[in-house]
Amino acid sequence: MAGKPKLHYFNGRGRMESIRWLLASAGVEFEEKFIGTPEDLDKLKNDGSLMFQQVPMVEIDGMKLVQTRAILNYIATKYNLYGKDIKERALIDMYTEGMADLNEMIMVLPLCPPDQKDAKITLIKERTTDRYLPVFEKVLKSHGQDYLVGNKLSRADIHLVELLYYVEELDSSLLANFPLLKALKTRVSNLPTVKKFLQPGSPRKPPLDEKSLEQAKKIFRIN
Ligand SMILES: N[C@@H](CCC(=O)N[C@@H](CS)C(=O)NCC(=O)O)C(=O)O
Repeated sequence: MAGKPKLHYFNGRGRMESIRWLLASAGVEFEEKFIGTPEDLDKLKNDGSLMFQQVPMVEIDGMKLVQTRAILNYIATKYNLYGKDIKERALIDMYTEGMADLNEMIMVLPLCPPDQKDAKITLIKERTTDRYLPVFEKVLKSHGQDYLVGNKLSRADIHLVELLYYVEELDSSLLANFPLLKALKTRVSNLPTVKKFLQPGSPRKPPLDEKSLEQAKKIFRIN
């Protein structure tokens, strides 16, 4: 039997968190090897483990996978969270890419210069309520089903619920006008695998605090 997937990243959300969410939701246990210093990262770079000298990197099924989207695609395919045919997959891809765009805006917010931060938060809130969430609310309303695609849980639901938690962290009123999204969040959060991941002590990572931000900047040599 293959061992547990091994995740290589720093001990924070960043680009690995969606991978953690997807594996956990699929009921897959994983190990984490945290990169704690720039030297830890250099070691992985120098031993040839990182195709583009970047993490996330996931050891799974005898491979060392890099590139977040490629990793997510592999996991979603392997655990049957990627639709039943190419049309469903196209829908899932479109939804997922939209979610990734908003997720990226939120993820890089801590790196924003202080004098630009308020404007950036205003923009993220606008995009959340005017561009992204209405799309997914409309999808759920249009077919009246429990999940976004094919009346079955897919990666799109998992990525969306992860995103809804971040949106709520930013401003809990942002979901007020999206009753179907709130219901989806509750439904997915109550799935046994997700419920477990949401409990304290799981591999889910908290929002980035000042100390972790400084550590991440040091590891990834961000000025
Ligand atoms: N397109 C890549 C980007 C990966 C990336 O930017 N990784 C950063 C950490 S979040 C990194 O490894 N930086 C170190 C470097 O580029 O030397 C992905 O999605 O995986």
